[in-house]
Amino acid sequence: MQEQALQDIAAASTLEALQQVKTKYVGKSGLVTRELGSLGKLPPEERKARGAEINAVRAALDAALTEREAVLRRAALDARLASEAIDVTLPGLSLPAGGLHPITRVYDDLIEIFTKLGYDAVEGPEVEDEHHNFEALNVPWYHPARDLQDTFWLQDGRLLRTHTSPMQVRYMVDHTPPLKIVARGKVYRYEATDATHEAMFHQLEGLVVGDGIRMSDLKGTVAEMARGLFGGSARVRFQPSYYPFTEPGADFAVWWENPRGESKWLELGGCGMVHPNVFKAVDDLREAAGKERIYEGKTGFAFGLGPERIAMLKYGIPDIRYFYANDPKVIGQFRGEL
Ligand code: FA5
Repeated sequence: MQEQALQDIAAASTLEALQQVKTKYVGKSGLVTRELGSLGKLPPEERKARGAEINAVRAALDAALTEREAVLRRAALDARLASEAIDVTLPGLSLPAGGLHPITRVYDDLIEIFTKLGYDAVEGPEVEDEHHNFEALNVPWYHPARDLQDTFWLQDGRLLRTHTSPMQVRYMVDHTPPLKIVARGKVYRYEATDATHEAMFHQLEGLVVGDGIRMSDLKGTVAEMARGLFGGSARVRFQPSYYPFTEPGADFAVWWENPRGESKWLELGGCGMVHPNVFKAVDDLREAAGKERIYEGKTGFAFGLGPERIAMLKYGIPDIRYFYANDPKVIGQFRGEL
C-alpha cells in the first residue's frame, strides 16, 4: 500500500489532486486510518508490531504529502506571478488631465520675469471704494476720465475696481520707499463686449518708487518684460497718452512675430511717471492713519497691462470671450496629460 500511495502522491499534479490522495489514505476514513482502527481486532501479541508498522507508513506518507504540497504550492505561485507579470516597457495609457488656463500661464510668465528683476508680487481687493479707484489717482468725480472706465457700482458707494491702479495707493500707504511691486488681479468694466473687450478681464500693475527714478527706467523695464514674454528680438513702441495718475503718460505696444509668421504692433497697456498728486493723496491717507508723510518729492513709474491681449497673440486666440466661455473645444486645447 505504501508504494502505491507514494506513487499517487508523486503523480498528483495539482493541489486539488493531492488533497484527494491525502483523503484517500490518511483522511478520517482513509485506508491507513482504517488500518489503524482495525488494530483492536488483532490478537494482543500482534497488535504492537502491526501498529508500529502502520504508524511508520503513515509517517512516510505525511512526509511525502508535505513535500509534494510545498512543490505544488511553489509551482502555483510561479504560474500566478508569470500570468500577472507587468511589462513595464509597454507604453502606458494616457489619461486626460487638467491644464493651466492661458491667462494663468501668461501671469506666471509675467510674475517670473518681474520677481527676477526684484519685484514683490502682491494682490488686493476687487471690491474697492471710490477714493482708491478714482479720487486718490487724481480722478475727481467731475473728471471726464471716469467715463473712460464705466463702472459697476455696488451699495454704499463701493464699486468693482475698474483697474489695478488702486493697488498703487494701497501699497504706498502701507509701505516705505524704495519699492518695486507688481499687482495682479481681476478688474471689471461696464461695457459692451466684443472680440477684444470683456466686462471682466485681468490686469498686471507695476509700481516702482524711489529717488531719481526716470522715464528711461520705465522704458528699459517694459522692454525687458517684452523680451521675457516674446523673446530677445521683441521691439517695444511708446506713444504719448493721457492718464490722470501719470505725468507724462504713454501707451506701449510690442512688435511680435508669432509662430505662424504673422507680425504686428500689439497694444499691451498704459504707463507713465507717477503724478505728484498721487503721492500727495497717499501722504494724506498716511497722515489720516497716523503715519508719517514720506512720499512728497519721491519719483516713480507705473504701468498697467492686460494679460488677455498677450494670451490672444501668443496662443492665436481670435476672440477674448473664448477665455471665459468655458467651451471644452477651446479650454481642451490647454489640457495636459498624466
Ligand atoms: C488702465 O487701466 C490704467 N490703469 C493703466 C495704467 C497703469 C496706466 C499705470 C498708467 C499707469 P487702460 O484702460 O488703457 O488703462 O487699460 C489697460 C489695459 O487693459 C489695456 O491696454 C488693455 O490691454 C486692457 N484692457 C482695457 N480694457 C479692456 C477690456 N474691456 N477687455 C480686455 N482688456 C482690456
